[in-house]
Amino acid sequence: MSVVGLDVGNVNCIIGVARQRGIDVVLNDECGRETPAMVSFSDKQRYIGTGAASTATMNPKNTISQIKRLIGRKFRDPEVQKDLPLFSFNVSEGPDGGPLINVNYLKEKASFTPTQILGMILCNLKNVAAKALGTTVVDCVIGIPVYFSELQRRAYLNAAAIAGLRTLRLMHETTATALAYGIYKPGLPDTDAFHVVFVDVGHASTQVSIAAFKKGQLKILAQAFDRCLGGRDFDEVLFAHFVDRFKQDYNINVASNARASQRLRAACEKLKKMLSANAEAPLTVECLMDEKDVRAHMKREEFESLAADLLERVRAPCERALADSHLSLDKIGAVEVVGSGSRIPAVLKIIASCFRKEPSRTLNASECIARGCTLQCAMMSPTFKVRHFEVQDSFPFPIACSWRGRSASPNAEAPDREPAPSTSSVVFVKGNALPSAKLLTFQRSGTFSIDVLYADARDLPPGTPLKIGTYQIGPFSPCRVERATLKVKIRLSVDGILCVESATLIEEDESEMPASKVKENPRDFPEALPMDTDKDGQNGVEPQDAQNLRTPESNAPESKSNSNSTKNESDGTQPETVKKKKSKRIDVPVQEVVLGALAGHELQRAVEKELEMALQDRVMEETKEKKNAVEAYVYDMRNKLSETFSEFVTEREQEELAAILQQTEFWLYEEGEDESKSVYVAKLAELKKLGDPVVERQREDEARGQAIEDLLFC
Ligand code: ATP
Ligand code: MG
Ligand code: K
Repeated sequence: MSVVGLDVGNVNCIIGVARQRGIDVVLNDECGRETPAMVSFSDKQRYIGTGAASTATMNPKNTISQIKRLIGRKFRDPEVQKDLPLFSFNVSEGPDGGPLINVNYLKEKASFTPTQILGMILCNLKNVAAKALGTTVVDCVIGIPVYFSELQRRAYLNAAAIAGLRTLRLMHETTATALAYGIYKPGLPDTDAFHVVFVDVGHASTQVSIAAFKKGQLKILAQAFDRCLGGRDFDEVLFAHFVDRFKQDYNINVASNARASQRLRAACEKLKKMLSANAEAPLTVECLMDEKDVRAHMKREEFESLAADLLERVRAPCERALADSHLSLDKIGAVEVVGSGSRIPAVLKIIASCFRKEPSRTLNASECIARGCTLQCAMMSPTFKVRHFEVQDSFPFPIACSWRGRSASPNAEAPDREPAPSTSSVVFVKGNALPSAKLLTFQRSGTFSIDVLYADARDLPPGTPLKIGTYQIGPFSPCRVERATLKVKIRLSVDGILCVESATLIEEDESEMPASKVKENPRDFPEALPMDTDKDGQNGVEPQDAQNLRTPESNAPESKSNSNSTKNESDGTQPETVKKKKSKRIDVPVQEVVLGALAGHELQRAVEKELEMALQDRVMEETKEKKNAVEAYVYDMRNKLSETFSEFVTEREQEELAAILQQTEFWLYEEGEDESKSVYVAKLAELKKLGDPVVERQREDEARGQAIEDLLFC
């Protein structure tokens, strides 16, 4: 079983693996620790990772990057619309409202969903990891931004499935960072927690999380973010500045030219990085536009004043996280910054002023997420022994359930003619522990449905529909009682994905226990909910939540008395427990409709498509290898003919071989430049037929020499 942790960034990906001696970051084929999060398409194949990055400037329209910005989102999402002009590739609206990426591939137009593109990137990371480990890779933990919505999380799981990966867990990037920090930290306290703020300023977004550490455990207290504030925004400020400036100084409008814009953006990023280490830095681009070389200088103060608004925006997520953590500043033990965007000194200054503490860089800023994910994967794997470290993550969005309620009628005889307005209540509060489960109790006489929705639009991308999914519960046939009692379990998975996990019909023996007395205590269930532990360490729903959880029927007089006695009930010590055992539990079917999620057959198609493209890539790679083998043979043989082989070759053979080698060399540059694999294989065989006898003679001679030598030394 493989133990792999993946950090997929907007710019770079890092692959962590567990080996018996510890966690390692794997080197890719180019010996880099960071693999570009890029895919490019050509007439013959795809290039993924380092291969894609090297063709980016030559093939910008078919080189896809920053896929993390598009995944699981709608084309019309205003944030997506704002991002599009920054991309060099074409994006249109897909039939499902999601973005579609349009490229030229295999000399034809092709379109891919962001999920497919991420699948390609993950598949490449998987292959790099497999090569490094020398095994197949299946199990992994993948980092995600804490602000990811339900659809984004589901899209990641689908992309991983397309790549042939089994995701043991999607892990919030900041939580992975906290784990990588805490597990090696000596001297964590037993009682009073040590509080650490983690600030990750990435390429496109900023995340802040506050964790409480104790010996062997961490708990995320608060998370806040700005989805649209990162290193690239600083590049844009510089870009806009120089576009204006070059209009005046050089009379060119860089923004009107896609290639020039790309080059100026790259130069601005470089300038930004230089200004992190120097008080002043140059910007030069040769032949930027209209054959003009541009040249400029900038001082750090000027950059900081241009970026003043952006810098100010770093404050908000820091302050929000602090407020949500309910900690006073003196309780903050350390501020750790990660993410390369935080290398801007002014960003650090703002962070320092928010927490009145000098930020530190204890962690390897670019590798900590991958390391944390790998540690988590190792802890979940039976094959690795890892120091126990409990991670209690939290979920940033409050989640509600709503249902078409009927006001409860105490008179069971009265049929419900008109549906009452829908009722909704929060089932998971903001900051709810991950994973978690809650039980809802319903009294219903037939199939009904529950909507799962975001309870608050504020932290979501503008225009995100609140509704996440609809669950149909039923059919079921209540027997004896007119309205059956159903327990519906809502789960917030460790990945931060919501679902109605199960529905159970509780059938009571009426003579012994009236339906109205059914308890709402999750302990009624044989499988208690170990995840759903409240502050006191007790299983079950917290009292105030329990009230939220009540169905509309709780208005009914008998239910009301129930809700008043929640506390007593959760003790589970009442005498009825004996009678309760007589109740029967019957599983009721649950049907899920998650809006915008990939259907099973669509996923299957995507998996097949990926295999087909991967095969094409492999064929092309092998073709290249075979071609290289022909080329290598030509050069090697030619060299050896005049040296090593000279005494083993007749003059005629020598001439014949030299001629065919020469011919083959020309052929490789001309009609043989772009041939199929089998042609190169045949060509090499043809050469070897002539060359092998010579090679053989030389080898025999060498062996004879060796034998004589061995004899002499005996
Ligand atoms: P994200 O976290 O948004 O998904 P990512 O993880 O790929 O993206 P990082 O690698 O953390 O992002 O950061 C990349 C950003 O950091 C880029 O915008 C890059 O320009 C910027 N950056 C890198 N080095 C420096 C530096 N020395 N000074 C300032 N900015 C830098
Ligand atoms: Mg990052
Ligand atoms: K383990």
